[in-house]
Amino acid sequence: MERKVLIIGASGQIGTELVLTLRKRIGSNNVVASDLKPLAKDSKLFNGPFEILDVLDKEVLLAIVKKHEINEVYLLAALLSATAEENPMFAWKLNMEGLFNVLNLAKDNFIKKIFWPSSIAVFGPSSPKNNTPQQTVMEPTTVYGISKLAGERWCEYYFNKYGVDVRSIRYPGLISFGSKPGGGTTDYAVDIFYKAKKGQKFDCFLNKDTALPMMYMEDAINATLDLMDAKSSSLSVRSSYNISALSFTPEQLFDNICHYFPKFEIEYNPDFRQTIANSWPASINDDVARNDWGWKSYFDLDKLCSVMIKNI
Ligand code: NAD
Ligand code: AKB
Repeated sequence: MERKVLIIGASGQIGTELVLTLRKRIGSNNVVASDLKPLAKDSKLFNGPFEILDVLDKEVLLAIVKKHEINEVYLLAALLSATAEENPMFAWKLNMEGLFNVLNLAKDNFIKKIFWPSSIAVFGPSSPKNNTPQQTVMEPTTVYGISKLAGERWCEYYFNKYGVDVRSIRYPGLISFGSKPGGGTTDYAVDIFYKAKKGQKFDCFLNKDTALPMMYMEDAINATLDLMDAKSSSLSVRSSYNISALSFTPEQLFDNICHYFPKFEIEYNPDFRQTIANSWPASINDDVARNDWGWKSYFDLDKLCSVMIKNI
C-alpha cells in the first residue's frame, strides 16, 4: 500500500523537519502538511501539499483525510509545558481532544497508523531522577505532563481494545535550527545559540546546574521514522517509548559554546520554568527502545554545538 501521510502541526519545531525528511523519503506529494494558519512566506514547506487544519475540528480533519486518501497521521499539535501552565484548561482540551479525534479516525478505519509524541514530562518529582526507567512511578505535576501521561494511557487502550496501530516516543528537549521551539521548558537550549551568534548576553530562565535530557533534532526524526517502520510484532510498548541521547546543564552548554565565542556571557534568572524543570528527570534509560527497534543516538554535545553554530 502506498503511504499517504498527514502531518498535523507541521509548521512547528518538529513538524518542519519531519515533513522535509519524509518528503525526501516517500515523495513530496505523499506528505500533506497542515497547520492552523497558512504557511509563512519564508516557510520551507511549499515543496508539497498543505492544508489549513484545526485538529479540534473533526469534520474538516475527516474531509482532509478523505480528500488526500491519507492512511498515516503524525499528530504534533499541542501546547508545550510552559505555555500549557499559562492556560491549563485549553492545554488539556487541545492535547486530549486532538488525540481523540485522530485515534477515532483509526478506530473507524479511515486511517491505518498514527504517530503521537509524548514527553519526558510524563515523569514527576517522585520518579527516579537519574536513568529514569521505561516503567516507574509517574506522578507528573504539570498540566502538560498530566495530558501526556493520560494520552499514553489512551494510546495503549486504543491499541488493546480496537487494534489501533499507534506508536509513540517520550521525546526529551529537542534542539534544532530549522524552526524555533514553541513554548517549552527546554527552549533555553535553542535560544542560547541565537544570542551567542548575535554576540549578546544570554538571560537563562533555568539555574546553571539544572540537568535535563536533550536530543538533536536529526536523532529525534530518525527515531520517529524508525519506530514507524518497525515491525508491529517487535514493539512491546504501546504507551510510549523512553529514548535518550544527551543530558546537560545550562552551564555545560554555555561552556561548550564559549569554545566558539570566548566573550559570550550568561546570567541565570530562573522563573516559573525552573519549577517545571525540577520536576523532570535529569537522564533517561532507553534500554527497551534499543532492544525492541534498535534505537541509537548519534549526536553528542560537541557535535550538536558544532552543527547548531554552523547553521544558525
Ligand atoms: P510546536 O509548538 O513547535 O509546534 C506545534 C504546531 O502545532 C504549531 O505549528 C502550531 O501552530 C500547531 N497547532 C497548534 N494548535 C493547533 C491546532 N488546534 N490544530 C492544528 N495545529 C495546531 O511544537 P513541537 O515542538 O513541534 O512539538 C510537537 C509535539 O511534540 C507536541 O506534541 C509536543 O508536546 C511534543 N514534544 C516536543 C518536544 C520538543 O522539545 N520540541 C519534546 C517533547 C515532546
Ligand atoms: C518542553 O519543554 O515542554 C518540551 C518537552 C520536553 O516536552 N521540550
